[in-house]
This record gives sequence, structure tokens and C-alpha cells, in this order.
Amino acid sequence: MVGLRIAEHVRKAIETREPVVGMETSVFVQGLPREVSEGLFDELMEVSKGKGFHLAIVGILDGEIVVGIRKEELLRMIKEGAEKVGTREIPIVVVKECHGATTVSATLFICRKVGIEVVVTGGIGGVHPGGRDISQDLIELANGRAVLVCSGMKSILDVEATNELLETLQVPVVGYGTDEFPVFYSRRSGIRVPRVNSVEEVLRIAATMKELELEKTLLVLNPVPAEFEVPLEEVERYLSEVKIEGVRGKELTPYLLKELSERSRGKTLAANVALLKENLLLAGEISVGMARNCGTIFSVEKN
Ligand code: PSU
Ligand code: MN
Repeated sequence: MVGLRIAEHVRKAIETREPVVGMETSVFVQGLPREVSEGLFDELMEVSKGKGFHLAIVGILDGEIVVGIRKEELLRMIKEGAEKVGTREIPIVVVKECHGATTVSATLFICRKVGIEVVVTGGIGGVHPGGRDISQDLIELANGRAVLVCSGMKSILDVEATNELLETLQVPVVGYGTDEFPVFYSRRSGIRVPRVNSVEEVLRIAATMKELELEKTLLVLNPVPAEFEVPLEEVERYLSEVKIEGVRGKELTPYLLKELSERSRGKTLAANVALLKENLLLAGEISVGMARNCGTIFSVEKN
């Protein structure tokens, strides 16, 4: 039997249809420096309490899948090390009884199993230039229904190819208050996406997906706040200075994030933290709205 532990408050919230937002652990373990992760955990918990929704951070501890990990558990993962885990790595980490820091794909997969419909992150994986390294995230977005709030993906990825693949996979994509696919630190990429202007509109699209039984994840792209934006040309300049030879596979994302933060003197890190908070606020509003609407537009009965 696979070990699965759901934090009591999260279990109750799912059962009584209170708002819950799921979140990955890879962003804390591989994506940010340790000191930042520690403070951010508290801040995000405060946000969720203040706004009246539950935050369920997902990870794997000693092979047990945990939905709603506690701070000391996150700190253990950071200290003792945790494998970066996409959906396909879940069974391996479970059997080997080690720690697993979930990425977007694994988090969406686990949230779907336990009934969490809104998930938040900073950035998703995508198609790397050359087209041979394609993130599991994209496949998982096409595997089942949820709403995922993020700020796009890093501009090192092939944004155009990623957007095309999302179309191929029939994943609905909307820009929240923007007509352009945001690229993590930067608000603009030149690649157009359909715009939504309110949480209400997001909720209606999600409800329509449910009614149509379109079993895909609605990708809500929320650009980094303007005051924290690092312009695309600047990010590209830093990236051009980074040597990536020899860094492969799942090591690449964490390596690039660290290099960028050093080269920008912390600007990309500040942007990363700011967008995570903003994305959680938006995901929270969406989850609150979904819980409120439950029993009305969300309970479309099948004949
Ligand atoms: N992009 C970021 N920060 C991150 C990630 C992506 O700016 O922490 C993480 C997320 O967990 C995402 C994963 O799901 O990297 C994608 O990794 P890969 O490209 O190896 O699939
Ligand atoms: Mn990859």
C-alpha cells in the first residue's frame, strides 16, 4: 500500500468543500535558497489564513506522500535533501522510501487523486530549445481537470514551441489581465494568449470545462508584478553568460535559477518570491470562488 497522509485541516476542507490550494515542494527545495524558503513558507501560510483558504503543500517524506506538509517537514526535506520528483518518479521514491520534492506534474497528479482542484506555482516546465527535453508538466496538464495558476515559464525555454505543444495537448490557456504569455521574470514575450480580466471569468471557464467534461487543466498565466519585473533582454543577457554544457535533465532548472539570481544580484530572486505570493493570492481567490459556487454552476447533473 502506498502511504498517503493528508493533514487533518486539509482532509476536512476537501470533505466539506472548503477552498483548498495545492502547491509543490520543488520550488522550495530546488528553486529557492534555504533561508528564503523558510521565511516564505510562513508568509504563504499567513496569506492563506488571512484570505480564508487552506494551503496544502505536497511532498514525499521517507516514501510517504504527504498533502499538507508542516514546516518542520519541509525543513527536513531541505536539510536532508529530496529528489526532484515528476509524476513518473513518484513510484520510485515511494518504494525507495526517500524524500521527494514534487514538481508541477507530480503535484497535479497527487492533487487530482485527493480531490484538490486548484494548484499554484511560480513557473511551469516546457520545451527546451532543440525540442528534445520536454517537461512532464505539459503532459500532466493534459491528463486531468484542475486550475493551475503560474507566471508562465522561464524564457530560456522555447516559449513558442511550448505554447504550440499546449495547443496540441488541448490545454486551455488564459492570460490573467494580459494578452501575452508571461515568461516568469518578465511580463511580455510577444506570444499571444486569450485574455481574462477577472476571477469570475476564470471560474466560468473552469465551470464550463467541468460541464463539458473537458478533462484538462486550465492554465492561468499571471504575470509577475510590474515593480518586480526583470525585462526579458536583461534576463537574456544573464543567460547568455551562463555555461550550461554538462548540466542536463532535471538539474538544469535549479542550476539556471541559482546562476540568474547571482548574476542579477538578487533581482530575479525578489521577482520569484513576489510572483509566488501574487499567484497564491489569485489561486486562493479562485478556490474561494469555486467553493462558493459549489452547488450552483458547479453541480451540473448528468442525465
Ligand atoms: N521553473 C521555475 N522554478 C521552478 C521550476 C520551474 O522557475 O522551481 C520547477 C517546477 O517544479 C517545475 C519543474 O514543475 O521545475 C520543471 O522541471 P523540468 O523542466 O525538469 O520538468
Ligand atoms: Mn526535463
